Amino acid sequence: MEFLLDIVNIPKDDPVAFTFFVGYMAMAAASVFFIVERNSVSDKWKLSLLVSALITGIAAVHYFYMRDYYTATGANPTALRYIDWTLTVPLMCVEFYLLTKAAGASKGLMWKLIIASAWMLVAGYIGEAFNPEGGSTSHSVTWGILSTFGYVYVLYTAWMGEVAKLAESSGNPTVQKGVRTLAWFVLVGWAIYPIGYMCMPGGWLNTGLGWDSTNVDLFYNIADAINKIGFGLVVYSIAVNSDK
Ligand SMILES: *C/C=C(C)/C=C/C=C(C)/C=C/C1=C(C)CCCC1(C)C
Repeated sequence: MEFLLDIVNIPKDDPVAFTFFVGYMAMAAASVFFIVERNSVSDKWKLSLLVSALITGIAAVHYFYMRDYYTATGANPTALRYIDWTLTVPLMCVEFYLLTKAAGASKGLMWKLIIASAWMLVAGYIGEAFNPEGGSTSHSVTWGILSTFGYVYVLYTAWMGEVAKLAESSGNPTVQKGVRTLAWFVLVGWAIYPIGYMCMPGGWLNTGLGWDSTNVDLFYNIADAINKIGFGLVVYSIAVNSDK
């Protein structure tokens, strides 16, 4: 009973719990939207919309469990978080591939993006999950920097590398504009994650500004809503506008 009351009370006095609840519902709603709207776009976009729905759908299931884990323990659901990302971030790489496929994107490009993002996540997981008791700045910074190499690779590919060049050569202004918008998501939206990471015990924002580790989830939840739902909506708008 006490546990139930905790859940009922938490959203008004715990902003982190609030973002877990809203995040869960928003991801679920977005999935329904992408699945239903899949019927109103032309065939060549249906797979892209399905991938959008999978990204938010996989996240919704993980938010369901992370929310409970957090409300029950007050701790960061690190393992669930990284399982979610390990499935959803590669799917975002698949979106880049699908959008530029008509312009000649190869499977090789897709795999390079997937491997770079997997590197980013494995290093980030080691940084968080194996952070020594009480927090270690050298541990968090070392793995954070190693992770950033993977991030920068994806960022470079989206802005100046193969993805950017293929979008340019597609000759389709809707795809060009859409891929550029997704590149902005990678530059600005994805950059929110390292901010959350640095709030863990020993992290730069933790030791420097005293931001405690509940902020890790606050930043991750906000970033996930922006990036997963936002990415999907950009893909949706490319599909709708290039059909016109
Ligand atoms: C849906 C989930 C997404 C888009 C997750 C993206 C995650 C990142 C861009 C994480 C990046 C990190 C760094 C660049 C350094 C510190 C460790 C990470 C894993 C938080």
